[in-house]
Order: sequence, then C-alpha cells, then structure tokens
Amino acid sequence: MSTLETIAAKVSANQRISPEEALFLFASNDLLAIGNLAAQANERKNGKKVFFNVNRHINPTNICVNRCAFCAFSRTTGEPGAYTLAQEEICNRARGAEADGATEVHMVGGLHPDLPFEFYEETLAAIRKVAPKLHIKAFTAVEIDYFARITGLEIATVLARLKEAGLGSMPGGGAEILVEEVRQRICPEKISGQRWLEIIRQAHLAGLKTNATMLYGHVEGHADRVAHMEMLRNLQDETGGFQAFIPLAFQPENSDLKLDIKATSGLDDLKTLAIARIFLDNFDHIKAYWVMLGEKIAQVSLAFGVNDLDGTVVEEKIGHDAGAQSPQSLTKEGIISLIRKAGKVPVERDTLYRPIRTY
Ligand code: V47
Ligand code: SF4
Repeated sequence: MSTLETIAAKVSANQRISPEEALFLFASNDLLAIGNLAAQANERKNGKKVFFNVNRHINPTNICVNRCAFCAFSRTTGEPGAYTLAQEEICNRARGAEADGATEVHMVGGLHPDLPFEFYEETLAAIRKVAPKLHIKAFTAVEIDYFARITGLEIATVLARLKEAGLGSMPGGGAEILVEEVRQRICPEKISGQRWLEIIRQAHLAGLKTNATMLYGHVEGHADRVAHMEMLRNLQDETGGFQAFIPLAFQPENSDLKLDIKATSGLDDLKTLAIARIFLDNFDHIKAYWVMLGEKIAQVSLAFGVNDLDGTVVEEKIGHDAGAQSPQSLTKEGIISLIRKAGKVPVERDTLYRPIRTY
C-alpha cells in the first residue's frame, strides 16, 4: 500500500514512483508535503534556477475543421471573428519580435480547410528571412497530421520539409488527455492519443525537440491524468526528445464544454504541477504557463517543483478567448521580478534551454 513515507523515501533516493503512487498523491490533501517532495526533485535537477524566454505567439488562423468542444478560439469559415493572417502580417510580427529582443516565435493555429501545405513552408522560410535570429517553434502534432492528410505525404516527409524551411522545434499542444474515452468526449474530431504519440515520436527521431502539454480540469479524472503522464514518461524513456511538460488549466468560458465546469482551484493547479515533477522523473523541465494559471499561482508554483515560466508571449488568444484573466503579455522585467521575489535565480534561456543570461 502507498503511503506518503514510502513515496518520500523513493523521491529522496531518486527512484521512480509508480502510477498507483501518483494516484495516491492526487487523493491526498497534504499539499505542502507533496510540494516539498517536488521541490526536492526539482532542486536536484535545476538548483535554484528558473528559466524563462522572450518570445512571441503568432496564431496564423483560428479557422479550424476540428472544432474541439473545449476550444473557444476556433471558428468556421465565414463565422464572426474568423480570421487568417496574411503572410506579410505574420512576417511583420516576427520582425517586430526580433527587434524587441525575442529569441523565439511560437506559431500554432487552426486546421484551415483551404490553406495549402506550401503556405506553411513558405511562411517558415519568410520568417527565417526577415528575422533570421528567431527560433521557430511551431505546429502541434495535430497540425503535422493534418499536413500529411492534405498532401498525402508521409509524416517523416512533412517533418523533413518543414525542418528544411526553418522549423526549429515543436510545442506540446494537442495532447489534451491522451486517454481515448476522454478524447471522445472533449475532442472527438481530433487525432487519437496514440497518433499524437506516434507523430511526436517521429519528430524526436527527426531531431526535433518537442514539449508535451496536458489539458486538465474538465471531464477527466485523476486516473486519466496519471495515465496521460505515464504515456509521456514511456515515450520519453524511448526518445529523450521532450523538453518541458506543461499542464494547461482548462479555461471554461465560451466553450461548448462550459456546462457547469468551474475554473480549476489553486490547490489543484499546484498539486498537479508538483505531482508532474515527481512522476515525470525523466523530464528536466516542468513549466507553469502563467497565461492559464495567472501570475500568482505561477509564482507560488516555483516552490512546488516548477522551474520554467514560459515567456513574454505578447499576444495570447487561445486562453483569453476562453476567459483567462491573466494579462496578454508579461514584460521581461516583470518575469524576472516575479522569479526573484520567489527566492529563485532568473535565467533567460533560448528555446533549447541554453542559458542566455542569468539575472
Ligand atoms: O492544444 C485550448 C489548449 C493548447 C483551451 O509547448 C486550452 O511551449 C485551456 O499548447 N483552456 C495550445 N487550454 C497551447 C499550448 C502551449 C502553450 C504554451 C506553451 C506551449 C509550449 C504550448 O491550448 C491546445 C489546448 O490543449 N487549450 N483551449 C482552454 N479553453
Ligand atoms: Fe482546432 Fe486546435 Fe481548437 Fe481543436 S484545439 S478546435 S484542433 S484550434
């Protein structure tokens, strides 16, 4: 039988905890004990360093053929609020980001029914031309699958062509909850969890680093969260290609899942981040995405095993269309101050976690 003592002994000895033990932690209300274990596991890997980057999000289009039930960002062609950015506008934003000191552009969007694959290749090449110093982190596994479907190309070919055009790495979106029964309820049109894992595996094999997210706080249970993280842990054992794990707190406004689902509690947010740190022993980085968590919980999470606060973001649509109360953007100075006040050492990083400057 699991007890906090047996789990604590494992964490101290740097041993892996089992899915049953992770479930035990979810059922426990001893948040401070769980947080202490997570802080211990984090300090062993990262000391007092907390990473952030200077980045800019660009969402080329919100038109999407999937229309996942939880997504307040997507639109159908012709619906009020539907948009598609011209390539020139995407380039202007990337150029502006580089001029403002960004090192990364994070670009993800809807599955557009009409844009050809070449649009995305050309956009990468155009960004590379106007902002050559920017690392381009773009396209979720869901978009990569869509490109393969609309072109009839193999996943490996799609990835190779995007890499050739300038793709540097991939974000971790589209994972939601990888357990099929949950996916059927929240995003039945989306690729399966197994397909998501397979595309990420291929990205890792192609030399592209990725992140992994987990959308929590909707219809899933604790066992689904643990099963999700176990699938990620297994793949990471195999490829080592994941950089950060990012739990995304569900924002319930304006989505078809709204029903009577309430925003996650601070306690659940902190527990989920801490258990992720303890369970995902083969992930170096656990990221608190301040957009979905709010600045205050993101700051407190630095005492609960988190070592990354994402970036400046600049213009955020996915969470804010769904009612996120956080600002659209944080300044670099704001992030540095937030980390310092938590007694940690702010380190600006590039997308691949190479330190740029320690503050
Ligand atoms: O895949 C959609 C999620 C994701 C909602 O890899 C929602 O560095 C909460 O993946 N409430 C996109 N979440 C964002 C994402 C991301 C963000 C920041 C950094 C990185 C990274 C990745 O947003 C989607 C979906 O899981 N999402 N709707 C919502 N209502
Ligand atoms: Fe489309 Fe992604 Fe929104 Fe689903 S989550 S509707 S795939 S933009």
